[in-house]
Amino acid sequence: EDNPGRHSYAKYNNWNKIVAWTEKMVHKHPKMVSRIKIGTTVEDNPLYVLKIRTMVLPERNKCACSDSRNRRQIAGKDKRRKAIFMDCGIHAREWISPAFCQWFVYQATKTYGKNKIMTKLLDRMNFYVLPVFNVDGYIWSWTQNRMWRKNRSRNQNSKCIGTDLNRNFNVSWNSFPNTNDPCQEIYRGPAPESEKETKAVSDFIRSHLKSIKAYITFHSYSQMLLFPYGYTSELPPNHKNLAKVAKIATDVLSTPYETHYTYGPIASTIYPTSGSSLDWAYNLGIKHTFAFELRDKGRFGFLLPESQIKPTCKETMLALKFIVKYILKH
Ligand code: ING
Ligand code: ZN
Repeated sequence: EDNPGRHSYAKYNNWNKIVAWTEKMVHKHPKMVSRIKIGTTVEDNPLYVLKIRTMVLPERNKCACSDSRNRRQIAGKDKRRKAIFMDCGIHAREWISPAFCQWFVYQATKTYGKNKIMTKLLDRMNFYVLPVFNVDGYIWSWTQNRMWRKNRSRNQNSKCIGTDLNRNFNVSWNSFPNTNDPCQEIYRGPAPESEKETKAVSDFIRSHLKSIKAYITFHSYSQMLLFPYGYTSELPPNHKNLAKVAKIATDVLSTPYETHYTYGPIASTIYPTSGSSLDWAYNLGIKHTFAFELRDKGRFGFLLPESQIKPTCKETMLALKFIVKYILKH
């Protein structure tokens, strides 16, 4: 193995280390963290979601829970609890994104019961965290081509490889002709949800739709906080709320290191897009959907130095906590 050393939150970790880390988190916090395999990739790698959930007080006391009535009550309570779905690493080369998802799980488990706000958030909200969405692409970016973006599926009648998973969702999928060339970085794939990764995430979210109150996806780079829509310049019904939340979240984000973020609808803030996970989740009925474009603004771009991982994660965490608090109140 040419990547020696242990998993570290201050470093970029390859896929093997991230898998070992998911096991470690479950092992260290068995009551709080569980690992769900939601599917497999084109190259047969597992897609893992970490579920973070806590037992609220009455349940905490109860739990020598061998009797099935107690267990059912807990399961029932769990079902009614709100949840947030977060994904990182939908694009292979955006390494800071999986680093943030790992940081989030670490902070959640480490500060639960110690930090007042974190404890409150976790007692009221479950989290589903997909630390690496595009596993095959991530591995490719580590081993063959650092600047790889798409997944690694073969395309019919083309030598070019890969579909952009963030153009492959079933929302306005056919609307922009510039995404129909397999050799493009933003190739949408042969059909909506044609990719195993897209299908697995879509199925998982659809089957947990009752509890999922927010969908948050992490990209880099540009320092933006985006909300729907990408496929139209029309604004979503609750855009005033989304803009208000985004404004405060980006203000909070700037407090420790004065990192400047812009915010707004995808189409007018970054560029028009069709088939994105964000628009899809929104139109499915998840009213709070955000995409972070993490550091930086282009100096290092995708090659963000490891020295910036912790500061990026810390500031992003502040914004995320604000968003979660807001959702709990509304
Ligand atoms: N940017 C995103 C992209 O897929 C984006 C921007 C985010 C579009 C969310 C739509 C929804 O192009 C990067 N850097 O990948
Ligand atoms: Zn991206």
